[in-house]
Amino acid sequence: MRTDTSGTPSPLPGASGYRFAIVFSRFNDAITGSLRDGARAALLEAGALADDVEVVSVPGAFELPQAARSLAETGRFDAVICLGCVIRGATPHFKYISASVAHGIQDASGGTGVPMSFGVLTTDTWEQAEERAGGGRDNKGFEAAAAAIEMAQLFRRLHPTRPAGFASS
Ligand code: INI
Repeated sequence: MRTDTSGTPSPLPGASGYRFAIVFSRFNDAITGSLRDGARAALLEAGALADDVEVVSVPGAFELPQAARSLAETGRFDAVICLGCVIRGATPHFKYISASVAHGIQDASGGTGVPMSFGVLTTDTWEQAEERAGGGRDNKGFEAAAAAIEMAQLFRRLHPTRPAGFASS
């Protein structure tokens, strides 16, 4: 399999027959809207049907894990793509939010058995965030969607009879 430096396969793995949720936070929405668009573009390019992609938004990155878990628990999705943007700037919030989002998404995925990809930018500046949210394959939303497709395929191969949203414990 050929990949670029981010590990995104080229061409993308096939997404036909899989259902995805995209959850993005509206805080810094000029950036997160581009991540959402990049993720959606990747899924459609990979063959997912528009009807099989549900997009929801939450206020800030802190709310992403709660929404991702809830989406996974519906049992309707093969993978959940989590997108957000936390900029260090001058706020001491940064380290609390970034750490809790990363751990929260990991816990939600482990707890529900549904793969979740991490497309949350944690940057020092707005400019760095913009660089990661441009058009094309470098967009971190695009990358997160590619990872979600690959994980959805892997989980279906490993657990062919298991319904989506199965919780292991
Ligand atoms: N949310 C973000 O998504 N990015 C940020 O940079 C950010 N900062 O800097 O504060 C942020 N805060 C809001 C937070 O995610 C919650 O929405 C809020 O605390 C309400 O729970």
